[in-house]
Parts: sequence; structure tokens; C-alpha cells
Amino acid sequence: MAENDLLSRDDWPAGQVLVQAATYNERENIAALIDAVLAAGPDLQLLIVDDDSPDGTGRFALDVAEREPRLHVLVRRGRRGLGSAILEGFMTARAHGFEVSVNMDADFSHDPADIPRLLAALDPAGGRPADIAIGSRRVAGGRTIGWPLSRHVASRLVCWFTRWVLWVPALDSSGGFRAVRLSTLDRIDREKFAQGYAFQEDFLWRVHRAGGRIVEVPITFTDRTRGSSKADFAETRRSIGELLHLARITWLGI
Ligand SMILES: Nc1nc2c(ncn2[C@@H]2O[C@H](COP(=O)(O)OP(=O)(O)OP(=O)(O)O)[C@@H](O)[C@H]2O)c(=O)[nH]1
Ligand SMILES: [Mg+2]
Repeated sequence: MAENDLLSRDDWPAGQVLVQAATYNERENIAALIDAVLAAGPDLQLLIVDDDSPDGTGRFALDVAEREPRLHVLVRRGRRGLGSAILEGFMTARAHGFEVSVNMDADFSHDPADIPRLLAALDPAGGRPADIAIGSRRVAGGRTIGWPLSRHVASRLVCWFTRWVLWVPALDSSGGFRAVRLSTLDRIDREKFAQGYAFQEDFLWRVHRAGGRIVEVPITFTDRTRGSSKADFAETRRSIGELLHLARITWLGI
């Protein structure tokens, strides 16, 4: 947290699982998202990491947090980037003693009702615990609704690259719906993460190289119906550069 940032109340209830959603101009989704996440489990708490959205998303969430003890809001000033927002959410979760973070987009592409299934996959009864459970469109039973062909192609290319060039054992490496065991962060270098959208692949790459275990749980991903995308050309170009950087380290060690 930086000096000019705004944070909702600091007296958080004790908890194990913190759901976090990074937001930028999600005013049309934020009210329903808060309700749906808090309804997904009585013990869940929610952190919104907003980058001072011009449409007032952060201000609105701060107001709701005044009367909802399970909602926390960090409004960052002077910083942007999905990856850096997620990383800051991880640090905030740890600082408040949480063991697991569930990351999701705020545009209802990820269904809050799937959160319990992701958590169950992290600690399956009688099975091997995992470090990350991905809400996956690419395992049996998973699917994507509402995307144009161009999005399918771009997403497949990125997932193929991550699987076969970066050697990350995951079929859906670009999605942002994940349960993450926070102790995993101790094993990886947090300074060097990609700051934008490539954070998603970058994070899996680092966790895998540190010996972390990744599992995938089928989800239905639905393209957003409200608000607009932030994944513009500049962001896409930056992400490609960051993925190529990881490929160089994977193959050349530099
Ligand atoms: N805090 C923060 N959140 C961001 C930033 N960029 C995007 N987000 C949020 O990250 C999530 C994913 O962004 P989206 O715009 O939905 O990206 P996408 O899913 O690839 O694109 P569409 O769903 O097609 O619009 C959403 O909750 C956004 O509000 C950012 O710079 N800072
Ligand atoms: Mg989206």
C-alpha cells in the first residue's frame, strides 16, 4: 500500500479464505459481484483492489464496505496493472493472516458459485493437496460461452505457448479464476512478476518451477455482458513481450 491509497476499515474478521477481484471501471458489475461472492459462502471475505477507476467503482465499494464487515477495499492511486493488483492483493491477504486467496475477474466471466469447488480441489478429502486450483475452460466439462472466434484463437495460442514452450503443466493458463495457497508465495521470487495480464501465465510458471502442484477444475466461462474490456492493444503487446522473456529464461537460462 502506498501513501495516497485508500483502504476500508483495518479491523478485519479472522478468516482463512480471501476472495480477491481486481477492478478497473467495473461500476456496472461491482454491486452484484459483492453480493454474489459474499453469498457463495458464509466464511468468505472479499477484497476489491481497484486502481482508482474513473467510473467510481472503488468509491462505491468503499461505501458498501462501511456496512459490510466481510468486504475490504483497497483503492490504489497512481498505479495500474492487473498483475500488480493481484500481487498486492496476495500481500494484503497474508498480512491479515489468510491461508488461501481465490482470484477472479469482476465481470461475471467467473461464476462466484464455483468458488467452493475450487477450494475443494485445493484440499481434496483423502487426496493430495495442491498449491493452485485453476478454474479451467480446457479440461473435460469446462467451456467458454460468448467469445468470437478471434478470442478463441488468441487464447488457444497463449495456452499452447505456455504449455509447450514454457513447460507449465496446465491446459488453461491464461484464465484468472484460481484458488491459491498463499504459503506458495514463500517459494518464489515476487519482485520480478509481469505487471499486466501476463501475470497469469507468469505466476503459474514460477510456481511450477518452484515445485508447486497445479490442478484444474472445469468451469463455464461466460464473456462479459456489462462494462468493457481493458485488454487493449498496448496490453497485448506488453504481455507478448513478457511471455517471450519467460521463454528466454526457460530455454536459455538468461
Ligand atoms: N486493479 C486493476 N484491475 C484491472 C486492470 N485491468 C483489468 N482489471 C480487471 O481485471 C479483470 C479482467 O479484465 P477484463 O477487462 O475483464 O479482461 P478480459 O477478461 O481479458 O477481457 P473482457 O472480459 O473481454 O472484457 C477485470 O475485473 C478488470 O476490471 C488494472 O489495470 N487494474
Ligand atoms: Mg473479462
